[in-house]
Amino acid sequence: MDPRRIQTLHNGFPGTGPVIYWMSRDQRIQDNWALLYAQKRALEAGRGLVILFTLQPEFLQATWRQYHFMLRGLQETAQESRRMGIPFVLRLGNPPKLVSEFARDWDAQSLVCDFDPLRIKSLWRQEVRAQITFPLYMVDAHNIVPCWETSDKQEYAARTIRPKIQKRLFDFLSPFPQLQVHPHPIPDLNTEESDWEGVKESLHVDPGIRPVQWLKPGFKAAARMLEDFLDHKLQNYSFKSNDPNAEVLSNLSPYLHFGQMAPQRAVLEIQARQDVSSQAREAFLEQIIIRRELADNYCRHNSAYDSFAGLPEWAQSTLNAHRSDPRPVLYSREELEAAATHDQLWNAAQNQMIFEGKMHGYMRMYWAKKILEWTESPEQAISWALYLNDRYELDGRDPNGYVGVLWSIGGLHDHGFKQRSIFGTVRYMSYAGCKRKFDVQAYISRYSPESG
Ligand code: FAD
Ligand code: FO1
Repeated sequence: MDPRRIQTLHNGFPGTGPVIYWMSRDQRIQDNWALLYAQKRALEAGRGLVILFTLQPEFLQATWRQYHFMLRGLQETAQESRRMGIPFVLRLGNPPKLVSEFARDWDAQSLVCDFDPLRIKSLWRQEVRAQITFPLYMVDAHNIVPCWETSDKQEYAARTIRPKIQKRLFDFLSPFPQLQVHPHPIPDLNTEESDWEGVKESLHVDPGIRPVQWLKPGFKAAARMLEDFLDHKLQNYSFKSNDPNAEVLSNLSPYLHFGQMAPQRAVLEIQARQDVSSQAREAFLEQIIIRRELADNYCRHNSAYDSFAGLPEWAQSTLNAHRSDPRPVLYSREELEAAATHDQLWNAAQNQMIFEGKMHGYMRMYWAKKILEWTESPEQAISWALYLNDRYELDGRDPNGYVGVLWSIGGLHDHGFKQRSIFGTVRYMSYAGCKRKFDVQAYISRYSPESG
């Protein structure tokens, strides 16, 4: 296993107990570099291995829709973990406190966590480091090229990070080693099934945002979704992915967000599909490798990743110069949430997000750009777009989402266009532009309020 994938966050003295993998972003057993590293350490020390998931009752305003998807996936992961002889422990409460207590109680040999650039996770890691005496290691199990290996600064755009990723890709795009059935049990660690139904009662989530029915959570469903994409959609991806009426997207984002599938697995499977045109494969790889890993780079290097201050200088000044341009109409957050605007296309996109928990990627750009046009300021637009995105999207609260909103509203990772009101030189998208690209009427009727 490539040592460049691991960062030592805390030295210290190994305890006499098991190695603990504090699972968070990468909620899967197979294809998980953090778990593979934890097992390597446990085998070398002849110790037990245990997975701990710390469930926070409230997480960045997530609703029951996202928690339901995550918990169903974790239930399947816990079963797979036990099948591999690795106890899976679920604890509810304050994650850094829970993991420090658990690791102390078991006198951990060491603690392994998975990399996540979101500030909440950096805070968790800092709090844990301050409370433990044994080593803490962080493994990038999400990016193919470890985020810190790709670049040590915020990259300007896809075109600047692409060569840096491509140069290192084949160093890191290796097949996954097999996880072994763990040979060292942990006596008197009670490993009875977690109370999955019980935890729902103790969550502080909005139960009104209901789980979606069309997408089954878990790593097995993720594998089937990938298979279906490779067999039936990838071939048309390069020329149909911008048509929200065409069913060619992979639908992997909720699985990738919750770590129920490794992006590296998807890429390895695609590389093996030489029957599919390289044009189709390249278009998809650009998204799932370059765009996704660019988002992690941005969130890791820009502490203002979810606000106006995170935007590039040129964008801040152009939006500032047009701050007082008159808006054609102003909507409240409630009117936007209720898809109650004058624009049927925008309303349809909002309804798709509400009904299905996943707005089509092309419509997300149009959807967010209109929020800039119909609100009082870029700051309000960013805040409301993120609020709605993270409330309804299954893949919300993700580096891709912060980048998606800031790309749309503030030209992050984009370049300037012809000057116009409100947007300045930030790229504009219009209803007419959509009409030229796809059948807007079909999309509108598919997501009219009655169809919900
Ligand atoms: P596919 O087109 O099949 O892409 C496959 C994978 O490539 C995606 O799962 C994702 O990991 C990656 N990818 C695709 N497009 C992008 C992109 N533009 N930036 C980064 N990675 C990308 N993505 C999220 O995961 N969570 C979000 O909350 C989110 N919010 C967005 C908000 C806005 C305003 C915009 C413009 C984009 C947002 N995106 C978000 C990015 C993108 O729209 C989704 O990742 C994609 O639509 C997910 O569907 P899919 O997996 O079927 O896409
Ligand atoms: N990660 C955790 O370690 N514990 C949680 O309780 C938790 C809840 C949660 C709810 C919604 C959501 O979208 C993500 C959640 N995550 C949680 C984090 C998630 O696993 C991902 O690591 C990040 O959101 C992606 O960067």
